[in-house]
Amino acid sequence: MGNPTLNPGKFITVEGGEGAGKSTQVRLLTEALGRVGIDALATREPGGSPGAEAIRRLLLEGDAERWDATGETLLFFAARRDHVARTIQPALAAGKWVICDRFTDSTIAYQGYGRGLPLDELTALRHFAIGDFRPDLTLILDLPVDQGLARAASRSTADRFERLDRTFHQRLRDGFLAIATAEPERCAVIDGSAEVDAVHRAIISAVAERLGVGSK
Ligand code: T5A
Repeated sequence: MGNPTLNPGKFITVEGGEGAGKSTQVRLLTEALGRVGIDALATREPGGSPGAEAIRRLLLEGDAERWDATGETLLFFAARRDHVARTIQPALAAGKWVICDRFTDSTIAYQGYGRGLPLDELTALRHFAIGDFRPDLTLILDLPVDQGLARAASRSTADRFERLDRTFHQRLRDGFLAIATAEPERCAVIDGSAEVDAVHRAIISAVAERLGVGSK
């Protein structure tokens, strides 16, 4: 699979733990890009293509122990491969920007830092599934675990991952920050604990600074 930097469009991923506000911010960023004349597609993982949405249902429904860590990792990468090939790459090639709610960093954080799978094996699996395909920019929404879980709890019935214990969620937060530290050119850490509008403004600043676009 090709690298998005060779495509005319840009690929932005939004990452973070439970209740970080990713979906909200993906929507606001997509709308803001539209206002400056950029044709942007919002999508999500797991999901984003018919096959990947079918896999999403396998992953998110049922008991917390329905899959072991390796099994769920393989499902996430199967879904991701389909999503990249059928949705993301065609959109980028058509000149669109793609704004994706979660991507490979979620697998590194959840299945690696959270569930303890070896990071080097996850990196090898990433290469097997999607080659060198990477985001142009990753926005990591960071906030205290308790604040994120309270938001997630107020919104809906807990899914398999929200039912995992608090120490798991702390490892997630630490994992996302470690990813950002390891790849500062690709990743921008955004304070996700602020109000929706303030988080949006920080995201617009990061996109403008890293990718050179303004907003209206
Ligand atoms: N997963 C996923 C893995 O384990 N490995 C992987 O490789 C991948 C891709 C996906 C699950 O799968 C796991 C991670 C997840 O556990 P999901 O249903 O898609 O499950 O859940 P999430 O990705 O966590 O997305 P959500 O939509 O549930 O949460 P968001 O996007 O973080 O938050 P959002 O925007 O819906 O906001 C949550 C609530 O907070 C409010 C919103 O109004 C909403 O009620 N809110 C704020 N409140 C105050 N201040 C703000 N700034 C707020 N922003 C939002």
